[in-house]
Amino acid sequence: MAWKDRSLSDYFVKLFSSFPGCNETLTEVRGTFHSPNYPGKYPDGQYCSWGIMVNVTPHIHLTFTNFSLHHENNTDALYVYDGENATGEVLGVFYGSNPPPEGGIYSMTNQMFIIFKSDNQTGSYTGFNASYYGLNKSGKCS
Ligand SMILES: [Ca+2]
Repeated sequence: MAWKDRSLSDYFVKLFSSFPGCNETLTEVRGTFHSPNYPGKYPDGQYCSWGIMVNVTPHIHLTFTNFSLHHENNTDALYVYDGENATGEVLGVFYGSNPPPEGGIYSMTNQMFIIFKSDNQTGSYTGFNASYYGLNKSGKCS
């Protein structure tokens, strides 16, 4: 491994600092995940990702039972993509003053990728708690 690559991977190891439940792949037909330390306050400087891959249904429905982040854009945010990684279509970028829709978010594929980032500006927010389930058709529970 070239020096440059190694320093880059060290950087990512540091960046993807692992809290329990941070950076997971979820393959069950339904499941839950949450921000680090939830329902306590999430720490500064987090970078978490969750990949959801449901093999038995063509779509996914994602809902939030709690959502409390920094209010301003470009601070702490949740990114939701349709597909297996961050190259997929952006389904939403959510933060305190722009929370996810109450009805939840639907994917067009059987995969979703979610990133949670918190910056180094200290806040006092509990973050989010999310649930998903596989859908046979948009609007129908599996
Ligand atoms: Ca913050």
